[in-house]
Amino acid sequence: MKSFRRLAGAIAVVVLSGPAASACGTPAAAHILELPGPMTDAHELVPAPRSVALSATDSFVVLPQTIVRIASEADSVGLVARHLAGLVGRGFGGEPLRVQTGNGPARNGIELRLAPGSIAAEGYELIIAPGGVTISGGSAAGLFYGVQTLRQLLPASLENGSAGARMPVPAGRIADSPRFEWRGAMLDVSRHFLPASDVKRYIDLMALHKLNRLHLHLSDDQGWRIEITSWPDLTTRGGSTQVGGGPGGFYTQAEYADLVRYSHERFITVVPEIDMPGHTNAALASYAVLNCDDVARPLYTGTRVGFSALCVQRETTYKFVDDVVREIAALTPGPYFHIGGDEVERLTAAQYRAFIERVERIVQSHGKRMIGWGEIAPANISPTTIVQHWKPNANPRAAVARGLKVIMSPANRIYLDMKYDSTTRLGLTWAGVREIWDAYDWDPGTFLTGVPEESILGVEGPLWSETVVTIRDFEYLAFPRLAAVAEIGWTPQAQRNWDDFRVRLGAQAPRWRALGINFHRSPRVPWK
Ligand code: TNX
Repeated sequence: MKSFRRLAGAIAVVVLSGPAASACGTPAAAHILELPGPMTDAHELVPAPRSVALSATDSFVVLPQTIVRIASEADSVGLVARHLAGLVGRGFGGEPLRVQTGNGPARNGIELRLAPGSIAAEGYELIIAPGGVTISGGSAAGLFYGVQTLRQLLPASLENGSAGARMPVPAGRIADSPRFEWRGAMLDVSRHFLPASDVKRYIDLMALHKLNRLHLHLSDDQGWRIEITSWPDLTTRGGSTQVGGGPGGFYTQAEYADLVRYSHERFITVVPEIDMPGHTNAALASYAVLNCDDVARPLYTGTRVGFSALCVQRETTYKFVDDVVREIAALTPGPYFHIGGDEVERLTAAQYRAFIERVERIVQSHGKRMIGWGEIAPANISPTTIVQHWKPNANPRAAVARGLKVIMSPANRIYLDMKYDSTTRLGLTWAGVREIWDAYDWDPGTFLTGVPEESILGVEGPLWSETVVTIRDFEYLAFPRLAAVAEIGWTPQAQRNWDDFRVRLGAQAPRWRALGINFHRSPRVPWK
């Protein structure tokens, strides 16, 4: 259990108003918020912030007439202000709070201000005093994360519009910034298709936990899920089914662009994946020309892996890859393109490597940074390419020695599609059964020998969908484990431990229930 250590008495906090103070200069105007003592570092936040001091006795009260104050709409600050205003307004069951543009802190209001330079890029400082709240961010993203922390300090009833007429939030000061730049979640929308509205719900739940990368696994043997105008049969045929033979589905380019926009408004970068050269049966079923024997494959609705491969010795295949990457890259403002590259059993090692190296050049020619699953590591790829580690017995240390960066998704820890225990109805077991403590209790920085913290971009929790059909199913496997992924990605290792996490996790239950999340009630977690 976390110690309820009492912190030194009253803290006087100087909030700089106006433009960010220069590194050595004196602020033009200072507005002093007296934080009354005593304070405690105990809290119920997930992920845990770097430093917390909260008052047990004093609070700020958010009312429907509370004003959100910003200096200007520029640099996405207006976006964050409206997000906060909408969130709180909905909590009251009504209109968004009023957003006001002007200088200086708002009396009895919530001020959002940029403080680049003095605060880390994704970091923030949240000061809550009885007379007002100030969130300072190193960037708009930092402000957004400060807003999510404020949200978790507000009553859970905010989440379903039942907050009544006032929402108290404890006074205090929180200073925070993430450990890793990559805090991801992956959705396999290929094995079972997930409509865009469900993906948006998942995005919202990611945002609550300060996750910032949404990896969409858009193609596999069982389904092609994004419209490619130059190869239309990919979706009309390749998107027409799914595991078990259901109707499948796909995103039009407009729907995909809308998901990208929706994510962007929550400071989440979409990472599209088109899995190749294997996991391509849906494409091979759509176009005969992609097969070396010119025979289109039947659609596939089972769950085997490894049996499909593009015809890598044919030029048409590279025209196909170029068209697909070009169209998706044009819809994707984020810098990444994931090419899969996993579980290929139908090619020689030399064929596989040559394919990966050629595709890397295609991805780069469309201005994107390539990502691939661990299998790509032995290919002669550039140091800007990223390896996503997943296989329990693999180790990308040789690629790391060549300068490549790694995303950590070890299957035996954070594959969200593993069963929790032998009684879990959904999920697979090939990497073991994995309860929330297995998902939480490991350190990406020391997990693989020869892969030090500096070479790790961050963590990502993949949710493969062989066994999950509806968003309720996806939620059941993701929660609570996605919260563990979020804390591993955000909170410094020295501040993480299971005994403390389980209590804070248990405290999320009222909020998760208000949000209607179908979460697994893991034993050993004291759910409130
Ligand atoms: C392995 S992880 C796969 C997927 C499966 C998953 C099921 C990876 C890169 N490949 O094709 O869906 O296991 O857990």
